[in-house]
Amino acid sequence: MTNKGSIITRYKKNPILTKDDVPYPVATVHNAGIVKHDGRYIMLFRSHVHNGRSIIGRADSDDGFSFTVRPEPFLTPAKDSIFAEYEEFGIEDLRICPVEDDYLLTYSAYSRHGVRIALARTLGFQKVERIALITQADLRNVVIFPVKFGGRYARLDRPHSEISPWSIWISYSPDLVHWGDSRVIMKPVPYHWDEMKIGPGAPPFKTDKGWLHIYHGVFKTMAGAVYRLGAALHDLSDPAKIIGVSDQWILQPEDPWEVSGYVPNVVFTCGAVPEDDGTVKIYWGGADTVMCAGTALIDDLVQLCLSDSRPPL
Ligand code: M1P
Repeated sequence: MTNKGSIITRYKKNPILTKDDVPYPVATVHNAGIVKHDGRYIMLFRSHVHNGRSIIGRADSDDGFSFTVRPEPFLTPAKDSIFAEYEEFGIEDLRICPVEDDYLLTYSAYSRHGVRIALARTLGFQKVERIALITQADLRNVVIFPVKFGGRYARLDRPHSEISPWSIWISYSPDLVHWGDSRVIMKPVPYHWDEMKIGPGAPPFKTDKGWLHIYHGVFKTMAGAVYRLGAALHDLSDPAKIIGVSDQWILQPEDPWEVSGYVPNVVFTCGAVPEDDGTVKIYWGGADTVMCAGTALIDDLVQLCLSDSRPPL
């Protein structure tokens, strides 16, 4: 595939991870959170297992492209405590949020009561400690900013609503468990590539000009929905203020494994790794089936948000 005109350069050997790389039975490998920890890349990916529900696996890499999957799943639905009731139907789309000196994990917990977000902490990726369920039902895609603002943690999230198109909201918390002061900060634009719904993607990372957030936007067609990626820049001291949102998408389904698979025409991100050389590695699930990667210049993404911006609301 060529990347003509694309701000993201796809890795030549995509997909970087498929179900065939997993040493236990799974049907898919997609929508992975990822960080660089002690010089190694750690990926926590979602897999459908053969009852149709999802679990989380772990893969490690030295270069960010060639990954080896651990022999056992990293996280499976809880068997006890309040989490068991809310994870009954599976756990999905985990984000790894570097917050202060910790890695916080946010993931969708599915059950007969709907979907809500669980928060956990990992101690060096050896153990997982579940902390709390931090939303009510019908909220997904939670990413937490790396630092506090005015003494409070901040997160982006995406409630479902039948009245207003599904939009990106911000909420604050003194302790990561209790969240409030919520307000909508970014909405889909009518007759635009993200007009059906948008949702937080990778945890935002700091640039000189603002917090860069790579999100997903969805367009409805007669042949189904198309999931693409976009970029938004948030003010460094007030993340509720969006300085710019790229009018253009930054990635759309093009490779065969993005166009066709378990859910066709999907690129969906849960993680990006900014590097010291000014590039960012962006990771996405292709067609809810495989994991892919690409690189971009951070400055290019920032400039796109600033020079070709559409209104956030
Ligand atoms: O199938 C595409 C995506 O659909 C949902 O995403 P969202 O509700 O944010 O649009 C999720 O099920 C996601 O996992 C999936 O990749």
